[in-house]
Amino acid sequence: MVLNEQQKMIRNICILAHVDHGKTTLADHLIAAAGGGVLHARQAGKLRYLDYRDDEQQRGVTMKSSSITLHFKNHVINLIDSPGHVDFCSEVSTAARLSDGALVLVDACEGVHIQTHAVLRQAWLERVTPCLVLNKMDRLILELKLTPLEAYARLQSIIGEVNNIINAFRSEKYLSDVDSILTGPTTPISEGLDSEDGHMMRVEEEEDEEDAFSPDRGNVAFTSAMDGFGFRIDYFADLYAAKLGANVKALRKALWGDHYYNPKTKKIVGKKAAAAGKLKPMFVQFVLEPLWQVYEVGMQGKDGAERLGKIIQSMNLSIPSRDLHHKDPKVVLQAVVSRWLPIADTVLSMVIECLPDPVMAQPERLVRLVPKPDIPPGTSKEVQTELELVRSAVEHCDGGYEGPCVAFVSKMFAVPIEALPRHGPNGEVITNLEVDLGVGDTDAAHRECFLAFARVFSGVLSVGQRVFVLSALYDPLDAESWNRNVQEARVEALYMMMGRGLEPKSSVSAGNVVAIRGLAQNILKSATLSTTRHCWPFASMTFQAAPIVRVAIEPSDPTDMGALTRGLRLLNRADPFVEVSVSGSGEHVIAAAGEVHLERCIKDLRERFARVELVVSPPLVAFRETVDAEGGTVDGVKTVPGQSEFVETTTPNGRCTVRVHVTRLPAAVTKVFDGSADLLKEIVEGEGKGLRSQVHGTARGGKGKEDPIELLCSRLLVAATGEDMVRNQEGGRRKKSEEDRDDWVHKLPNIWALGPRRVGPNVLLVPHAHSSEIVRSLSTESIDGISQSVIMASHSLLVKGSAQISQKLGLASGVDVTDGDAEEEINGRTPVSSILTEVQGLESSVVSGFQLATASGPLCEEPMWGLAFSVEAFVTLKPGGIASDQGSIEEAVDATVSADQYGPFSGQVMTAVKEACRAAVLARNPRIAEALYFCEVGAPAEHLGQIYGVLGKRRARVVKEEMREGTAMFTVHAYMPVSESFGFADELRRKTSGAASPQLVLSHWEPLAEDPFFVPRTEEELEEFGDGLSAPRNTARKLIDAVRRRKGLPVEEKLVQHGAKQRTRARKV
Ligand SMILES: Nc1nc2c(ncn2[C@@H]2O[C@H](COP(=O)(O)OP(=O)(O)OP(=O)(O)O)[C@@H](O)[C@H]2O)c(=O)[nH]1
Ligand SMILES: [Mg+2]
Repeated sequence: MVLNEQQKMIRNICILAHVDHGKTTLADHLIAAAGGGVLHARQAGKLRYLDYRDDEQQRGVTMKSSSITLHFKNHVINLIDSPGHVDFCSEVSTAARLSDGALVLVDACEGVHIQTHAVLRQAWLERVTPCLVLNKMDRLILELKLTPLEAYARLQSIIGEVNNIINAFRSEKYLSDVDSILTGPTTPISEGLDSEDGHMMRVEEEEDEEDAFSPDRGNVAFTSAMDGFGFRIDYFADLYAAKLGANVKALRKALWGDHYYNPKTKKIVGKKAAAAGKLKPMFVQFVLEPLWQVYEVGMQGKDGAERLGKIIQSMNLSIPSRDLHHKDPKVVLQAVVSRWLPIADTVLSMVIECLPDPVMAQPERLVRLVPKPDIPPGTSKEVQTELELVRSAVEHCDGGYEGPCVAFVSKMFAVPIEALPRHGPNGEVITNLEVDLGVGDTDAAHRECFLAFARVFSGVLSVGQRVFVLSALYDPLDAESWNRNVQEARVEALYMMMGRGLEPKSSVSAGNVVAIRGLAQNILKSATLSTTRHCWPFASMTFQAAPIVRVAIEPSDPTDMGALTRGLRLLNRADPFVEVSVSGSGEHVIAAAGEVHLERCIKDLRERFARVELVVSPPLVAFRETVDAEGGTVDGVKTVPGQSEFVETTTPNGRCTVRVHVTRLPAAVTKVFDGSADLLKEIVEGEGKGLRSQVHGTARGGKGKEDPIELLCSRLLVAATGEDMVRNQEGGRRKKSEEDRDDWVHKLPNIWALGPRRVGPNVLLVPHAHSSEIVRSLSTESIDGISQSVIMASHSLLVKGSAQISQKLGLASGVDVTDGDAEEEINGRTPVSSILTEVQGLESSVVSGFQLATASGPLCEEPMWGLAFSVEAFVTLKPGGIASDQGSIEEAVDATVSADQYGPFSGQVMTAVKEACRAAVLARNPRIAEALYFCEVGAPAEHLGQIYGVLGKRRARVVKEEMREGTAMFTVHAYMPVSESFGFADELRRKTSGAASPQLVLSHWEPLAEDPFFVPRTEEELEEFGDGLSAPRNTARKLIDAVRRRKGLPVEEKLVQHGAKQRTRARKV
């Protein structure tokens, strides 16, 4: 193993927090102190150096993650500042992937917010070690005017809350960010028990692991990035150790928690002993009170000048007289506190002491970043050794030249060509940069250059080196994969990032963050780089949300179309999250995370990538189609005694009859499918990749289940059984729900496919019927006399399918429901296995039909959601049956597979299945489902009225309103339909004169209870709504009509077709 002393002096860290909690302001101080002079101390905290885009400066919101290299006490610190706005959460993922440690900031005044949950989760998933920074301490003093004791309680409660969030991850309690917020702020460290020596002992909660963050262990800092001060307990422990003659270690422990100093006995005592003397916790007495005092004196201006002078003297500070005699007391105060407790020293020391270097971090992170797949038996020893070698090099952060070089690119970003340095690593002048830039590096007009934001995990990356670019799908054990998933590229240049500035380097060794030029043509968004082909690719990036806001874009001048398509291609590369696509009707569509993100994309497109005037459509909101959970049937539905109702269609050639039965999945099951799309995709596509041994960040420290699939299955089972218990409590329907539950536990092992696109929240179940049942069921349905239908039925074969998904999930019981009748006999004659084979061939048609139907429902061609289909496709061997034409089996076979005047038979079956599925939905009380945002608004009490007004107008449902402890601020939590959310932030800001600011996070899908085809019928209804014709359309119907109109679909006819028969249902709603 190579000695990697150099690597041990590196820290790769990111700053994570909720929006506006002060990340970029803190970064300023760190840059001023350790950035080699790029930022003057005077500007620190005001410039927001890393927000170098002009829209970032104007809005005061960071929109991208950017990196800067700092030097502090012989250490190299690569610092990545990330955005806190939820629209840019993908930038948090790209930052976390390249970091080993994180500074998690929390505004001490605002406390934990929704993005705090989200970034903690991201850090957890990526196995990044966090430190906590409680920022904006000044607000506690000057704005909230808390006493030191109140402030202490507040800080304690925030730390407790953050620890509880981490504990929830540890114990693998599955809670979405929204769920955990709604369960309420968790109480801090619980009531204590007094132990014998009078000290407090913390009551251990279920876990015996220690809290993630604890001031006495040094991984919590208290700061004000605005005023430039920051401290950890260590500083005060050292200070008082000298003064009180106490042991530093003991003091460090005593300065946080319920420890009190008894001045008479000069002893540290516990709560009980302290109660008599009315003592204050030591943190209050020795840390907060002096700080409060400095603020108090400082803010008095001239009146306090004398006392301030004394303080300055006693602390031995040298303050430039220009600052000391400044008119503004705040400037004087900042000069004092920032010299007394310099924030950069505090935070950077914490980084070096508490956050791991790459050598320590990589073995821990490797498990998550490069899952260890099962090696199939028969793999050559050489290959295995080579793979192990590479893995071990990454694990040990081996920085030698001899070893393999492996790096990961977490995003591509564009810089203007002018920003590229015109000199090489050794200061040599580059004259022909434009020529040097490869075609792939830049856009056609040579304005923007694409760089890869990367981290080297092993070896040394050098300019001129050739590397393999591996996509996430690459499988080094599969020769074919080599051609599909690997490209070769040359490293053209390497740069250290200094915010906007770039510093050329000739080589970069393991453990460093770097920008690489030369890969633009090979990488779209992220990739693994390696100098050997025997390397597993890194796991692909996980994002917290999917792009939800879509708009169609076209150039104002149609002749600019070429520029627009080129521009879109560049945008797609330059933004890790945006999705660029062409809709069915040929429009160019951009999907973004939210309004702010969308705005930035369009600005970039207009000003940088396409440089043409654009016309942007109103947002295209996505909907889902489903059925009413309570079932109920309308027209077009047939029933057979003892069986569930179904819809039936027949192929044009009459040879295949399709029966479809549809029900709603239990909501909890749908939620699991919705929330596990990534994992499901891996499972559905995963062939021989040994998923079972992969760990998806769900377990840590060897505790709990390590198998993500098992975890998913158990969540599915809980979801299938759990929900009914809730329904039970609603009363009245106990029996039905028990049946449902059995039903679902029974059905989970029978999942044939998921849709749409093979992973969606709709399931196709393996049909239940055996052929004997078919004969029975069809004969009871006979119209023209039994004999005829029996003949028909007796030559029908069921397309059976298999429980593929359940098997992959390990849910199938092993006994396939359709097993046992593979050697089907037709009408008592010899088994005709060749026909069976052909009928089996139709299985893919059934699945495809299901996929098509679920991709586009009957209401407005939006994807279906939360439905379970059972599709029975019966194939008649030949019209009229072979009973009358014995022995012509070949002919029969022919009939099942060949094309006729209606096209290939498989295509006919697919279409029939699709149509039947759509008809089944339409026949079972269809409902439209909309996406809901979870919305958090904070505002002073006097604006609550306006907030409720705006929320009400936008169909928002308020779930919680609470006053923030110790403030006059209220937090309102609500769910708001995405379709109503546009312009919400602006309107709110306008109505409350900027006092209220919302955060919107995509939460879940929810069906509207309204029947879109409602028509008044009873007397009361007629009275209320008038006759059906003039009745106002309900919201569900309006949404559907709007989508249909947008898609150019006819708008009227569905109402007329089904309206009348829906009446009885409508009244229940
Ligand atoms: N009072 C006070 N204000 C602060 C402090 N730190 C930052 N601010 C202010 O908070 C606002 C937001 O600061 P930023 O540094 O831009 O916050 P951010 O976390 O980078 O925000 P995003 O990147 O958009 O998520 C600015 O107006 C800062 O001046 C602090 O310690 N005290
Ligand atoms: Mg910022």
